[in-house]
Amino acid sequence: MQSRRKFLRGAAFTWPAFSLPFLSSAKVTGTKGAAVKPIVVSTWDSGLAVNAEAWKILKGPSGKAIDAVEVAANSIENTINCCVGLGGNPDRDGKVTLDACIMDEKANCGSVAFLERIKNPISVARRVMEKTPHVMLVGEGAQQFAVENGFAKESGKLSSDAEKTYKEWLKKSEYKPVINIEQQQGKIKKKEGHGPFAPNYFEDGSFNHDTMGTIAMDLSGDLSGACTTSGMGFKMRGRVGDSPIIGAGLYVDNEVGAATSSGQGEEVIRICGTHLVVEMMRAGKSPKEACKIAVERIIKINPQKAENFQVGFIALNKQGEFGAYSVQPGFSYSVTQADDGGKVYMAESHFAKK
Ligand code: SD4
Repeated sequence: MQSRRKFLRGAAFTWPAFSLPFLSSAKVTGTKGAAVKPIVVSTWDSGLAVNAEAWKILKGPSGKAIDAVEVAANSIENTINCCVGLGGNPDRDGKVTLDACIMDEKANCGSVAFLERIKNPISVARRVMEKTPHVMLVGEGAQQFAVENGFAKESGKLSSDAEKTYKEWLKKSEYKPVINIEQQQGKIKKKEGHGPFAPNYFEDGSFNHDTMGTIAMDLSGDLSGACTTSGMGFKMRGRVGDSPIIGAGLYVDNEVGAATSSGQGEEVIRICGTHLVVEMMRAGKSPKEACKIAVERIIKINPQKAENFQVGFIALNKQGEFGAYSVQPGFSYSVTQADDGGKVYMAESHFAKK
């Protein structure tokens, strides 16, 4: 299965490089001092399409960031792609399990994890936020809550793309839980294929992730964020990544800024990634500097292991400045601030291209 960003990038690169209006250097970290509200920033170049949905809400005089990030996430959940929504790649048992979280300007937050057969996990997360005293529901309980709240229970059938990819994966992968998966994973080299756990790379060499994280500021200056994913393809059953975890895959502080992440979730959880990014912005760092500090903290834990995984952060501060940083090159992000279709930026990264 082709990842969304690969598909989009393929399309973009049929243009001559000099005529690419939307792929510019990430040296731009925001338009300081300019009128920047509203603004929406999403992970990957596929973020442009979701930003367009968010923009429909944000451009209205009373459009709220929380509504914008929810419809943005819904729009990608409703498409067939490798890494978000029910059309995504399954776990090792052949089941798609979804993770999502959402956070608003008042630090209200809601989250679902290990959710099966529900099409729009981000909206279930929002219901958890608004209708329950809790932040997080998982598995069967999350599904039960979704159904009680009017969400349809879908068939559980894999998309044809996912089925094909899963069958391919089964050919090489024995099913066997492995002790110290983390250590093993660090040793897998790109060309060596993968063991019986979520591979860092797909067969075509692309990274095994494409989570959609979206952060936005509306006209009134309020910040919100959403993060939605089917997680790492072929993960162990029950595995939950960073994406539904407040402070790991997403964090919003309306006084300071917002951040979200994509990539190998275990590494993000380990450092409470997006919370760290927001705290660094609180301490005066620019969004890009804050993302860089978080990436470097991850790398410092195990520099050798870091050579073989990707993590990328995007951040937006209260002034409307944005930025990003990643472990590996190739992490793009999309920014929409006007009715112009938005722009894709390439994040600077710790490692250079191999
Ligand atoms: C996870 N951060 O589950 C996610 C991976 C990802 O598309 O980016 N998935 O760890």
